[in-house]
Amino acid sequence: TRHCGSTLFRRIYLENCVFCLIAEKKLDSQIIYEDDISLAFKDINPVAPFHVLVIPKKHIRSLGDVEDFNLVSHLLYVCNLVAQKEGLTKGYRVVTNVGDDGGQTVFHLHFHVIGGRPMDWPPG
Ligand code: DGP
Repeated sequence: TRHCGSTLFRRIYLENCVFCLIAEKKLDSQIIYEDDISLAFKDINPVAPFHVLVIPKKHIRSLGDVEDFNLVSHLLYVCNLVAQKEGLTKGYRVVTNVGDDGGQTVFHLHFHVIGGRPMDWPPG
C-alpha cells in the first residue's frame, strides 16, 4: 500500500502529462524557443494568428503550485522574447489559466502568448 501513495500515482501522471511529453520530445510540437528550463511551442488550437505556449520543463500544476517565482520571472522573460522575435510590435497578451474556474484544461503550468489581432476585454 505504500506504493499506492503519491509516488507511483505522480509517476503515472507525469508519464501522461501532455506538456511533459512535449518537453521530453516524446510528442511532436512546433517549438519556437528552448532553453534548459523552458520551452515555447505553438498552441494546437490557436485563438489568434499568433498563439504560443511557454512552459517550464519541470512539471508544476499551475501558477497556484509555484514555489520558485524566479522560474515565473524567467517564463515571462521568454514570453516577451518570443513576442519580440515574432515581431508583435503592436502588442500581445499573456494569460495563465489557474484551475477549473480559471479555465485551465492542461494541468502543467503554461503562459499563453497571444497576438496578431486586437484583443477583447473582458475575457469570457
Ligand atoms: P488551458 O486551457 O489554459 O489549460 O490551455 C491549454 C492549451 O493547450 C489549449 O489552448 C490547447 C493546448 N494544447 C492542448 N494539448 C496540446 C498538444 O498536444 N499540443 C499543443 N501544441 N497544444 C496543446
